[in-house]
Amino acid sequence: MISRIDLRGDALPEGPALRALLPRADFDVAAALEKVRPICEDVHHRGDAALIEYAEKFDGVKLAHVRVPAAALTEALAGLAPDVRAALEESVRRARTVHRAQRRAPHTTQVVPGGSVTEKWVPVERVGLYAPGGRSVYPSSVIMNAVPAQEAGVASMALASPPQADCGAFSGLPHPTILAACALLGIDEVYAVGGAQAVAMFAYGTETCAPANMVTGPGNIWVAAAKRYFTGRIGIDTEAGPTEIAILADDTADPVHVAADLISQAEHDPLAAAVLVTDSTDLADAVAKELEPQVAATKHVEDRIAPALAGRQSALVLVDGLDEGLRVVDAYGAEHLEIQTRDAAAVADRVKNAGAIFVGPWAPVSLGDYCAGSNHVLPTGGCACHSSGLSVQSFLRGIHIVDYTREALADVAHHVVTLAEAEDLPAHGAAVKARFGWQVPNQ
Ligand code: HSO
Ligand code: ZN
Repeated sequence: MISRIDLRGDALPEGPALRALLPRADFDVAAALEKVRPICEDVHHRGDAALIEYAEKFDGVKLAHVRVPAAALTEALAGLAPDVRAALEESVRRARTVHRAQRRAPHTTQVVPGGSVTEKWVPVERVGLYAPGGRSVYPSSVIMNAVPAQEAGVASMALASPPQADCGAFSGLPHPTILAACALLGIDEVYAVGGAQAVAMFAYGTETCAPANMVTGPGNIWVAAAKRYFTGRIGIDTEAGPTEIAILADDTADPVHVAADLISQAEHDPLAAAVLVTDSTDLADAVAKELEPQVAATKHVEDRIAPALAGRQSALVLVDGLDEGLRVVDAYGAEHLEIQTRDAAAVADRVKNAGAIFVGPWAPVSLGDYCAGSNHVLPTGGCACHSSGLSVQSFLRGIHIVDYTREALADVAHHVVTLAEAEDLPAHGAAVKARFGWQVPNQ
């Protein structure tokens, strides 16, 4: 069911050559870009009328309201099962504790006497959050997007999620658990809009929705393509591709846990990736064996788990030892990386590329998905080599405040003038000279 890649024996190749040996899903956002462009531009030109038409075309729903009425939010929260509410509240509490600690205070550096640079952190003014509503209805993702934005001090936040066709009293509105999560988090501006058109609504604004400075949140390939379309015009989090779990394990790992954790993320999507990297053939054999009964006993087998495990993006990777295993997981740069080895914390410390690292036998990825306090919006597709998961920092801008006295400027003026001349930009130098009777001071 799951393939094997044997990297034992020869020395591992470097960089891209090593990456090419490792499994990864095809997720061609570039190809989707051409398809979303006309949708985005249509929303630009026709606003709400276009949103209503796309809801009918893509979601099969005649929208009564583009913006969800306040009463529907209250009703959704009232209808939430008490145990689900308690679990969501615990998730929010833990996420808040971790994200509150990420807040940044302004910092002043006295560069020279009379010359300072202060860095102040200012939240993005308005953020649009996207919550998917098809195969994945994840109130936990609403929490993971909203909490860092709230802790960063974002003043205005709206959420968009596709309208549901067959959802009883909530038909024509986003899924009630999404609405309930919004109500729990105090998000009262919610739109029944999905897909690329939701990103366009936030980017351009419409009659009912004011434009946002930034859009975050997971979505399908159309949402990812629309985010890429607007990159440079608005801020985005990293493009969310299919979920990945990599597990670096030795012969101390429990194959029952390893198999369960691989399956847990394969459950998201037929393109989800589950990768075990180990120097123990016994463990690889035991995991392969253990996968069968566990897969047979679970729910989303045919449409997601079986194709995800059998896909070219998943594999059991055999390596000669721990050092080689570390090179492999660094080359892969997994969204989630579990370390199930001896001295797991020390091994985790040596990892350079991963969205989040889960240490030892008691920190499965599902804990991080819901209730560890960490964020589950993480870089996929190898983007962990250059990007981090969502955090308070994602919603802040650092602004430098430059404050120099006359004397401090006079002191460095000749260097400014020299560099301006070296770059053939004499007017830059003149802006300094004008302040000192057109003379370069101290020369
Ligand atoms: N593992 C997903 C997040 C998620 N899991 C939501 C369950 N619900 C990506 O990190
Ligand atoms: Zn998950």
